[in-house]
This record gives sequence, C-alpha cells and structure tokens, in this order.
Amino acid sequence: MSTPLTDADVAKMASTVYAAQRDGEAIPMLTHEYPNLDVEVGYRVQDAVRRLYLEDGHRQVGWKAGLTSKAKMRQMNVAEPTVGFLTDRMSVPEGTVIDTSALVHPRVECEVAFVLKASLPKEGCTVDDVLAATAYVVPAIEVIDSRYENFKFDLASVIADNSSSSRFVVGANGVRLETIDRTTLGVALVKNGELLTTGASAAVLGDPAAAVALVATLAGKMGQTLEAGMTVLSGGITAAFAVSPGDHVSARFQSLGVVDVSFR
Ligand code: OOG
Ligand code: MG
Repeated sequence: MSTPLTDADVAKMASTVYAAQRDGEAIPMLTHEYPNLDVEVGYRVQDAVRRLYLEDGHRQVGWKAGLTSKAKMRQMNVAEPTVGFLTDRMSVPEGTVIDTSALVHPRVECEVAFVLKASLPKEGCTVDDVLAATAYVVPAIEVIDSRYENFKFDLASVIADNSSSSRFVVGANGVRLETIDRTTLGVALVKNGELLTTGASAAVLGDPAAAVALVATLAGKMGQTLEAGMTVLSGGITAAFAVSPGDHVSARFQSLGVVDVSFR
C-alpha cells in the first residue's frame, strides 16, 4: 500500500513547480514521482505555489478556467475543467513582444475575459451571480506553457502546475455583457496572417459565464474569493497552438474586437 502524501510532500512539489515556472524549465510529470497525487492534493500544491508567488512580491490579479471546451479536453486528453490563478507579471500589455526563451513550449488560445466589479460567492455561484458582478468582458489571448515534458499531463499534475498559466493579454475595448449575446461570439485565431481555426463562445460550457461561476466555486474550495477588479479567463474556445520566435498572433472576436500578441 502506498503512503498518503504529507504537508512536506506538498511543499516539496510546490517548490519544484515554482522553480520550473520561474526558470522556464521542463520537469517530469509530478504523478511519476508521486503516484498518489490526486485532484485534492493537486489543488493544495497549486495553493502553495500561489503563496510562493505572493511571498516573492507578485500580486494576484485574477483567476482562470482551464479545459472548459471539448476542443481543449480532446487536445489534452483531460475530461474535467480546472482552475488557476493569474498574477500581475503574467499580465502582458497588448503590443508587448513575449520572450519565448523564458518559457518551455508556449501555446496560444483565444478566450473571453470577464472583469469583475463585485466579488463572487465562494459557494453555489450561479450564472446570474456572474452576470451581476461583471463590469465588462474583453477579448483575450492566453499563452499557456505546461512545465511538463512534451506538454503531456494528467488532471492532478496540471492542477498542481497552475493549469499551465504563463501569460495573458487582453484587448483594449471592454464590452458590456448586456450589449452582446455572450454565447454566440464567433472568433478567428490567426497566426502570421494565416487562419489557424475558428470557434464560438458557446464551446465553453455552453456559456463562458458558466465557466466563471465554476471558477468561483473551485477557488472557493481553496478558500479563495474572486474579487472586484479581478480578471477571469473563461477558458480556451478552440484547441491551443504552439508559437515560436517571430510569430504574430491575433484573436478576432465578433462584437469584442481584436487582441494581438507577438513573440521573440
Ligand atoms: C491546461 C490549461 C488549459 C484552457 O483555457 O483550457 C487552459 C493546458 O491545456 O495546458 O488554459
Ligand atoms: Mg486558457
């Protein structure tokens, strides 16, 4: 029988993940060394990683949903949505050229980002709660970067790695939810002028606001609250695409406008 994981194991896993994120170095999947790592312990590791960021002077600016669309679940072979935290230094202003040498194997995905004007309930958060608490939505590109070798992971390992959070860029124009149909927003993801894929916001749990409600509930289980002023990424609408130095990517959203990012 294998022994249960201890607080010391959680702390050790968190410092391994934190160092890999900081240095942009690939590590073996945590479940190789810790076969007992499950979703519950994965979130304890993620929470410990979050605390290491805060201790190092980073500021939390939001949360994200992961694996909320079939396209993402299929691509990563993981069948359950996850949550992750976003910090000030993950937030990249539009127009910045992201240095890929600081990352392991970055990929881009297009998402609808919600900016909150009120906090969300930690338990039983509903779509109506999300609608009432949202100041506006913005088009976003998330740059994900699994720290695991070959971008391969299982559910518990990706949760421990903060759901592959790395960088994110939001567009300049905030749009009020009342003025759009948030479930039928079309999006075209373009790299170097070539269309990579298209999608619609309904791909995210039928309604990206439902993903935000789920994030509130999952973060709530870690004792955390989605607060006013925070940005919440609702999850990739399509599969994610690898990027290399020299690439330029735009996500062109119906009703929300365009968001761009480049890589060096
Ligand atoms: C996990 C993170 C997924 C999303 O939007 O689905 C994610 C991964 O695919 O590496 O951010
Ligand atoms: Mg994402």
